[in-house]
Amino acid sequence: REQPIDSNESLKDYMDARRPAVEAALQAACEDRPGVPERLAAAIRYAVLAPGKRLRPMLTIMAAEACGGDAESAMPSAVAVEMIHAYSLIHDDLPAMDDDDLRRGRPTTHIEFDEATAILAGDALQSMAFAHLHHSTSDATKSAALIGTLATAAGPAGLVGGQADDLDAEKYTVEDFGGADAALKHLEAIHHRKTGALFTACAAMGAISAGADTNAVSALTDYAKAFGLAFQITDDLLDCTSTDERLGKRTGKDDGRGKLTYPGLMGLDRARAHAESTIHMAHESLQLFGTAGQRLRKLADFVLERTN
Ligand code: GRG
Repeated sequence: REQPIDSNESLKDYMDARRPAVEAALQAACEDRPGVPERLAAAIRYAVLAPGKRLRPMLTIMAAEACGGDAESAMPSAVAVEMIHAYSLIHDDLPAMDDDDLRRGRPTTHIEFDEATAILAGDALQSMAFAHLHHSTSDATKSAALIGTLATAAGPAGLVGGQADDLDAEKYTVEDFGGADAALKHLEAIHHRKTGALFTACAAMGAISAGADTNAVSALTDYAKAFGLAFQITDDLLDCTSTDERLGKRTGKDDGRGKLTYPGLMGLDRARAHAESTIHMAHESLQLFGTAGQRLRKLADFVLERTN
């Protein structure tokens, strides 16, 4: 059930075409509801409707489309995953975690509002994601599969566990892990959960919402696992190589040698090569989809090209 895809279509054209529906669905999902305190509702909207790349919703929709489904039926999953992502960013920015003042070019939620409101907005978004899936998916079997997939990805063996180990890792040096190879293994395990679990859920949920068979779900899961890992490696690389265009100079740190990051453990060049080979693996996982996998291939390539 391949959909005709214009081979000249750029990823940007595709994302620009899908973005209004994603933004409208996010907006509708964050509209005022009876019983929701106004300040809490404002903090939720502030965090969710901030100008993010919407990579997770796009991946969810692309996975559905690669399986012959459509954006509309994948939208509840796309919205739910972005809600979980927004909650994780709010909580990650808190003083008890990364203690950041800026996110998506604006003050973080706890700076714009206050810490308690930010914690509660994150808590609320977690519940909202699952309630949204429940209320917007009429097929009970699909709804249960979507909710279970997202709950597992967001939970203690997924996003939360990865974050816990990441925070913990700051206490250790490479020697504590028994050398660079063991440290790399640990780092990869952190990223598969902290970043990869949600991307994997996007791909699986997109496929499930399209009614895909287990082969397709499993191929897309492999794709997203590789995608998430490469995304994290390039995140580490951007930290090292980011430039301040206004000043025209590099503002990123050095390669952070010895630190528990890919460039820190492998050096910049090997980390870059590792990102490239990981994206190659993502491409390999898409063989099953033929031309229907073209957009997902372009999304994978974007990870290597991204500048933010
Ligand atoms: C608090 C449970 C909990 C988890 C936090 C999101 C997260 C886990 C940590 C953020 C730290 C970080 C920079 C992780 C790297 C990958 C990542 C999630 C980047 C942010 O995602 P983007 O680039 O953000 O898709 P936008 O704003 O575009 O949506």
